[in-house]
Amino acid sequence: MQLLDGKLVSQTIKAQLAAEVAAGLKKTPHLAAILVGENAASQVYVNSKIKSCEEVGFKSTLIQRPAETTEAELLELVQQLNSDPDVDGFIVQLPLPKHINDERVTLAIDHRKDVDGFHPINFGRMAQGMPAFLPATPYGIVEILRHYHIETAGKNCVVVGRSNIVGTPISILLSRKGYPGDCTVTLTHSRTHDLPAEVRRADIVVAAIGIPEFIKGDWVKEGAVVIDVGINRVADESKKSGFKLVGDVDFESVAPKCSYITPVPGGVGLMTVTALLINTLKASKREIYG
Ligand code: BQF
Repeated sequence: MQLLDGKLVSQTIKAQLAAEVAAGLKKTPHLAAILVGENAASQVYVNSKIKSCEEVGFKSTLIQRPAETTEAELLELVQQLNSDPDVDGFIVQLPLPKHINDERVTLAIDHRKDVDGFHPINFGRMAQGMPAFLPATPYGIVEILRHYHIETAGKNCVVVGRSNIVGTPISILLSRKGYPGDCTVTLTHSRTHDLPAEVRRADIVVAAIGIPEFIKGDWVKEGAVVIDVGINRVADESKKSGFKLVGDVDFESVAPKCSYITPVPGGVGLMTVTALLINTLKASKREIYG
């Protein structure tokens, strides 16, 4: 079993991004992030995105607003960033407070600045194989597969979870023509009959359901590649924070059966942040939309 090291791949890609910035660009890439409310995990995620920008020499702007911010106020902020010529790309950190409709917010983002790749224009272009901002987590997954030269053509890939942000787009990317792609993809979810039997057929498993340690060792075929997208906080009194991070995969029982597996922490999560940086550079160079 070999670990797919998200930290190593992230460092490799960030070094390339930093070298490109250092060599001189027409414009310093600029990422902005809007954070609404006080969700502790969201604050960690946004801070790591800002810190990653600094590491590679990008400019960043963090806009923080209280949980009571109205949807109209947030839409106004989105419009400001849409029309700010210095901002190449921006994100609205999810989850948003319950009184805000994230669909309306996503639709309000200029698709040319949608570096999270959540806007339906980017989603539709991705699905048709046109240039698009790829959603950050699926993009991170394909980059980790690429770094380790993992074969994908003709492989059975079973995706567990059908969210708009991970399960659905990664199933599209892995079934697309070319590398990494050309998989035969099965997209499974809460209504799937006999999920363990589906997972046992997989050469590549992508676990993105948000249930801690859900996928067990006896569900996984010998030699499978396992991509664990889960970031779940579970209580752990031995930690200063009072919790530890675990994936959607029961690492202890699954890892011995795998050819490759991503750890949590240190796997796909780091790649999500790195993919956001790649998209921000593409936005600043107008690679997708000219
Ligand atoms: C790691 C996210 C759920 C909902 C909204 C590294 C991140 C996480 C874990 C990270 C995530 C998850 C992000 C690790 C960004 C990934 O070492 O395991 C990095 O920063 N993520 C997000 O912005 O919003 C989320 C998960």
